Order: sequence, then C-alpha cells, then structure tokens
Amino acid sequence: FNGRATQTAAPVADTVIHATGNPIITHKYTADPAALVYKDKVYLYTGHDEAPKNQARYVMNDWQVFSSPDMVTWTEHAVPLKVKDFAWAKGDAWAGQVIERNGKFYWYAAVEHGTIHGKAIGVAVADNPLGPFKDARGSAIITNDMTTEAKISWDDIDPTVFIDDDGQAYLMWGNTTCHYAKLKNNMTELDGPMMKVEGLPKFTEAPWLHKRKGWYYLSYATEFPEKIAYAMSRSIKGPWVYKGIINEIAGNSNTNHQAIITFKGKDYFIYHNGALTPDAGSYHRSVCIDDLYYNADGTIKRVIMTSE
Ligand code: FUB
Repeated sequence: FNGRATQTAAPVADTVIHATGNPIITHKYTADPAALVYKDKVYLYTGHDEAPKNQARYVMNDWQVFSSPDMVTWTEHAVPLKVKDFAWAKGDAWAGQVIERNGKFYWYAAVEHGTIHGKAIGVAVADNPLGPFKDARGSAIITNDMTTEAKISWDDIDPTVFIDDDGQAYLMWGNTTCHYAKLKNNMTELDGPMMKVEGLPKFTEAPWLHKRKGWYYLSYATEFPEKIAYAMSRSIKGPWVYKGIINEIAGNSNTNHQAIITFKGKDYFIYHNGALTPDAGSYHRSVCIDDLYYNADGTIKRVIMTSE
C-alpha cells in the first residue's frame, strides 16, 4: 500500500491529501479507524487525539471523516460529529462505526456518559455519509449499568455494527467482555437481549465484524499492549473459532484498533499505531492502511506495516 501524506499545513474542510505511505494522515493525530464503502468511495471515520504534549491521557472531543475514490487520494471534510452533539454525554469521543441502511447513515460511538457512571454508546444519524450527524435517540443505546459485569467503567465501548444478508442488524461492543445484540430495523433500538460472545481468547476490545464467502469474521484487540487477533464462524451466534494474530503490537502505542473492508476488488486492513512524530505514542496515534490477504481456506495472512 502507498500512503504517506505529503500535505503538512493544517487543512480546512474539504482539503485533498495525497497519501504515499503510512501513516496516511500526517497533519493531525487520528485513531480508531472505521471505514464504510458506499457507492464508489470509501469513507474513513476516525477519532482525533488532541492530548497536550507529554500528557498521558486521551483528549478526544470530536471525530473526523475522510473520503477517497482510490485509497490514495483522500479528501478531509468538515468535522461530522462531536461529543457535544450527544447532549447527555460529557466527553471522550472514543471508537465507533458508521453503517448505511435505507439511505440513512448511522454512527455508533462510545463516549463518557454525563449522569450514568462510565462509558456509554450513542447513535447519531445523517442523510449522507459526510454528515452532519445528529443524535438519533436523545439518550444512549447502551449504558454501563445495562451490562452485568460493570467492573470497569469502560467496558461498554467500541461498537461495531453489521447487517447480515437477511437484513438483520447487530451491534457488538465491549472491553474485557464482548457483547452483542440485535438491532431493530430503525437501527436506534435493541431488539432483544444482550448476549455474550464466547470463544475469544484474551479479548481486550475493538471488535469488528465482517463477512466473506459464507464466513463471519470477528477481529479484535487482544492483550495489552494490543495486537489484533481474529476468530471465524459459520454463524454470527458462534461458535467462534480463534484463528490467530493479524497484526502485531502497533509500535509505541498501547492500543491498536482495526477496520477490514473490501473496496473495488481489494481487501484492506486499516488500523492505528504510534508512528507519527513528534509526539507519537499511546495518546497521539495515527491511522495506517495496508493490503489484506486471505489464504485459500479463508484464514487471514498476517499484516506487517508497510511504510510505502
Ligand atoms: O481511543 C480510545 C480507545 O482506545 C478506544 O475506544 C479503544 O479501542 C482504544 O483504541
């Protein structure tokens, strides 16, 4: 993959970035990538690391969106969603994912809840993939008091959303324990109970669901510092069979976080690492993209970060 961004000046909205190496975005720190293939473009949604230099904490107040017709030329658009767009939230624009249904775009994202202790998951909606996105419910769809474990305040994070071939939508999320639930057709309410995903060794966080040739794939961040591992199943309900590591620890970032897409006949692994100077690290992360390859039996070849 070729991706180094040659642009260095701080961009305004709708600025074009010619990426020729990894990381693909070099004028700001981006994290937690989620990608949506819609019509003839890829929409890349990312978090935004803004911690002051040398501060070991997440400062994340908004999300970013970039679009590309070819995975090399990226257009940066206006900020599509901010924590403040969820009136019930008080901070932390953590990871999420956008999906299209019936011409509307739904963004599931984790934030810190303003009144219920811990992280919560909100849903925002827009008429097009660039937004602006608005809170779709006026309340969180998942809160920390809904899951029985609740041993940590951040166990209800990192939503991934998936619509199966029969039209049933699923939300999956978690830290330490991975949960999933059906979504109603309106995409803004759960449809039935929350269930636990079993069979994922050393699940940390960052689940991502995709399907290929009759196999369901559940990739996720494992251990800490994190690597990206994956499991495969013939059913979204499992049993999931662990298949190994896709991507090793992401340089000097404790976290890694992936999206897997197919676009114009090629497969891509999109992730973050701590490779962008001068402040690179766990709280100043950067999105990277590499080609993804499958073996004949459907298993995934390991992804080694490329610089070009
Ligand atoms: O960016 C904040 C959190 O760090 C995300 O929600 C996790 O996946 C990890 O990347």
